[in-house]
Amino acid sequence: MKITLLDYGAGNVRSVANAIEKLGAQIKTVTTPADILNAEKLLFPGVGNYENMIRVLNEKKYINPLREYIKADKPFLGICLGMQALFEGSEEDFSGNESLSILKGRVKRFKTNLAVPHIGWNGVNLKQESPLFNGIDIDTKFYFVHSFHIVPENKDVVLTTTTYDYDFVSSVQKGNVMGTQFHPEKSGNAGLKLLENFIYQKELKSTGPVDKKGKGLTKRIIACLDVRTNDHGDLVVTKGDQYDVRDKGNVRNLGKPVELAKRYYDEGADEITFLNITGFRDFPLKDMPMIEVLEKTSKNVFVPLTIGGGIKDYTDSNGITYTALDVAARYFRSGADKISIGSDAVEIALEFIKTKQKTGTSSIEQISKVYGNQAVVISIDPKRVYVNSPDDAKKHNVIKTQFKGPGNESYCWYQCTVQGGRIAKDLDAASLAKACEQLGAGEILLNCIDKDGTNSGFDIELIQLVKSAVSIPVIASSGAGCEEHFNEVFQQTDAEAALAAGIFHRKEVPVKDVKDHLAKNKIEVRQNRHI
Ligand code: 1PR
Repeated sequence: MKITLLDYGAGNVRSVANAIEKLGAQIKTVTTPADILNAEKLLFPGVGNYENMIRVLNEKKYINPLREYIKADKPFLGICLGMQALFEGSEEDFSGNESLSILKGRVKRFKTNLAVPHIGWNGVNLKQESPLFNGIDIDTKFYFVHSFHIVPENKDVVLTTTTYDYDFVSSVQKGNVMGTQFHPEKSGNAGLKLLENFIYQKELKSTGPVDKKGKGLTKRIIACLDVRTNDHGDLVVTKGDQYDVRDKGNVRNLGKPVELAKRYYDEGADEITFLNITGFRDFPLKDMPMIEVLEKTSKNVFVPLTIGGGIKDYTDSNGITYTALDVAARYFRSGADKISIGSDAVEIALEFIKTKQKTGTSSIEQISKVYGNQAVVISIDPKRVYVNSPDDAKKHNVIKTQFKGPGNESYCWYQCTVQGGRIAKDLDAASLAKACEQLGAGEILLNCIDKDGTNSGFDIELIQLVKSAVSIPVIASSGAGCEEHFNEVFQQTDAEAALAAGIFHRKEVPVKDVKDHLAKNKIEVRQNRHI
């Protein structure tokens, strides 16, 4: 079977291609408008910004061939923006460029007090009996990452809805033309099954209406791999105690990045994060170790991958400047779904807070503009600074803490650091998070140097503080030592996800045990199913 893949140049098409190849099908990539018309089955994965996508489709003269192909009712699957493109326009598009307008209705931004983007594993309510869902249990979760959703005028095209505060349309089908808001290529075994159905089912048309209800959004469990080169020149996964990764002078070696990532995928991790922890030292595209890690990992790991470390503008010794956007683009094309910015975000936020001006040129603004807000994660490395009274740190968000400081201080603020905790800045974590959200970041990865590697539990006070400062999702990180710590963080804060490293690397607690414990405590989680 040959699948024609419409790659318009944005986002992580590699994962879709890897999934198709894993399922034994061949890929033909669209390079001319005629390739669209000649396709047998056309797959259109889109990610990022709607306006950018429609602009590129117009520039490449793909609009009319796509209309012709779809109107002929030939098999078509649009993913995320690839589905949104079927409609008449989006609130994300101010250009006036022509959309496909095959289906009536528009794309609208989520109107909710819940975190936007809607990121994570959510269920579906099936409205049509479709071969696309053959063999997929109604309790299955799929991976979503978006701030906008379609609002079709004609309810007959609705294939599934999903609940996020309210029910929105999460997939559509009309004849052989279908689209999903969720990412099957990032939805583990269930997503692979759906793609397999699209690729191999001879008859794809739905057989009529049904009403089957799925379950809701899960909390995400993320495995984090801190990666660096050790003193022998090997790229290893390491793990620090409060960011000190050396033990008796040597960099701790806890395994190989690609192998560990695969293990966590098999164990049911909902996402994998790679942090190139010495990325600030070198230009990340110089020897590209992380590119290879991503390329290899994305061949076998079908959950979202985040990559961080050294993402910033860079001028090399020949005077050639590479923007953070260039670096991010390379990462996305190698299999990353999100990039994470640490040190550069602090500098950008300090400038933004000082000038109150958006320049449009910062890494956060540039990458989110092209790839969407959901693709930009801000990794914060704060540590506690104790004070006797809020007046002692008037510029900062100070909290009263249950855990007194070394001098019996009852208050603290969380100071941002750069370069892996090496340099402290005059900025607190909540202010950084807020500024970055305003600049276009879609998620916060909230570490805590005091807690990192201690196994003593997450810093609940920090997470509550930052969560209350922003409306984008927050990933709680640092300090997990047992299953109950995950329960605690989800019961006591509104964090959308929790990340851990040491306990997973040292095999002290498998991902599955964390999820079983959460499920027992009535917290919705995704169980990894073999389909
Ligand atoms: O600043 O954009 O170059 O990005 C560098 C990235 O590398 C940042 O995201 C920063 O958090 C990370 N980083 C830098 N140095 C270290 C270090 O450990 N020496 N790792 C480091 C940070 C924090 C978490 C960790 C959790 C969970 N690691 O990712 O995995 O704390 O650990 P635990 O469960 O074992 O407690 P830039």
